[in-house]
Amino acid sequence: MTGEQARALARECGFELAGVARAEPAADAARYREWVAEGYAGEMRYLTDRRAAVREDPRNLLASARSVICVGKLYQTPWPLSTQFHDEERAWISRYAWGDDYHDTMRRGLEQLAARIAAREYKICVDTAPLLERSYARLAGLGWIGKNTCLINQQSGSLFFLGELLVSIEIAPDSPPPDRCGTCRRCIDACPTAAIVPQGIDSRLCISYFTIEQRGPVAEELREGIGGHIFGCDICQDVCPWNRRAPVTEEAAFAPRLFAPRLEEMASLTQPEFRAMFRGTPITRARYSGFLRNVAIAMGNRGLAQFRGVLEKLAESEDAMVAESARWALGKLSPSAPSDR
Ligand code: B12
Ligand code: SF4
Ligand code: SF4
Repeated sequence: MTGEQARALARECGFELAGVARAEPAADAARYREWVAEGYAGEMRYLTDRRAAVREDPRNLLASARSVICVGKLYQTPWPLSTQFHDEERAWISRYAWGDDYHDTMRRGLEQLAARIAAREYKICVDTAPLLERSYARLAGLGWIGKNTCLINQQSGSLFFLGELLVSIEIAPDSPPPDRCGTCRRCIDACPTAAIVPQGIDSRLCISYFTIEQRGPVAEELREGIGGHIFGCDICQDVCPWNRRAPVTEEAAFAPRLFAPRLEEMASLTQPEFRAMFRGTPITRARYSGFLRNVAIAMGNRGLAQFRGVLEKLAESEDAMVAESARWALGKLSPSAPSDR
């Protein structure tokens, strides 16, 4: 099979971007080790435990692997960027989480691709497998790794998901494109928490990490930078010039279910309502407790006196983390007008 044939089949399976890399250790593995050693993974144990070593070689995932077919699927939608949105009563949910969970959609497309290639031995990876997805996607020619660490494609920007099909077939590899960040540093300057460091992202400072991955309370001194984000963060991609003309996805599953919800409505969700509202979206990863913590912090940052009532209820929550975050937020509200009391 040629690389061109593999790319054409991937496009038929719904992937706008595709390319091939050799199933061999990537030089970036050394970077990964340094990043972990610096503590930049925070509490994400799945990055630092025995699975860290698995990342050294794709053949640890499929012993017979010869090629890594890397694919990208766009999720850009014709809605405002986070940097263009300023409604204080509403929360920002990261663009990638507006529609159905991408893991399922990507996996289905990769199953189709495996069937079309008639691969006898294969392994599908989407996000959760211990594989350096961006490094292999770069080697497969899908883009370069920007200073914000996202994989950026010259035509498509960075608003796309990555997935891989490891196959035991030998396919001629593609070559990586040049780095086109140049002297730009907009992402570094725009990051509200200074999470972009020379080695990549210091997750311990990243809003995306706080609001999605971190299970415990967010340190007080870091809460202000979170602004109105309640799940993920798009800032370092929204300021990137390569996303100015990013093409919009044609994938119905990624059409927004819920855009910038009202904070008061989110703070009032019961656990069953939370489950029902976000079933099948990435947002369930934050869990109910983490989600309410995020909502409380966003309300404190917005500081609107009208949030007092719902925050007082959250402050009585049996969940100590939610209650503490709500108490903190109450202390940040502007004084209520007499009519609000
Ligand atoms: C852990 C994780 C996170 C963590 C840590 C992020 C990070 N940058 O490391 C947190 C929770 C913060 C996060 C946030 C997000 N994530 Co995330 N995340 C992952 C995950 C599971 C592992 C990444 C990892 O190994 N990080 C450790 C670092 C060291 O590895 P790395 O980022 O891959 O970096 C390598 C290269 O950058 C390379 N390198 C080579 N050349 C260069 C040059 C420069 C200048 C630099 C800095 C690095 C570099 O060295 C590194 C070591 O190999 C991957 C899926 C996967 N299995 O790879 C998704 C993944 C990277 N995430 C993704 C997405 C969409 C996001 C968010 C946009 C979600 C959101 N809106 O909130 C943000 C973006 C934040 C950002 N600027 O990175 C996509 C990225 C798609 C793309 N086009 O790049 C992935 C690939 C998931 C997927 N399958 O689509 N994520
Ligand atoms: S996702 Fe947000 S907090 Fe994290 S590095 Fe990018 S701009 Fe900074
Ligand atoms: S904003 Fe500039 S420096 Fe950052 S990733 Fe985009 S092009 Fe590169």
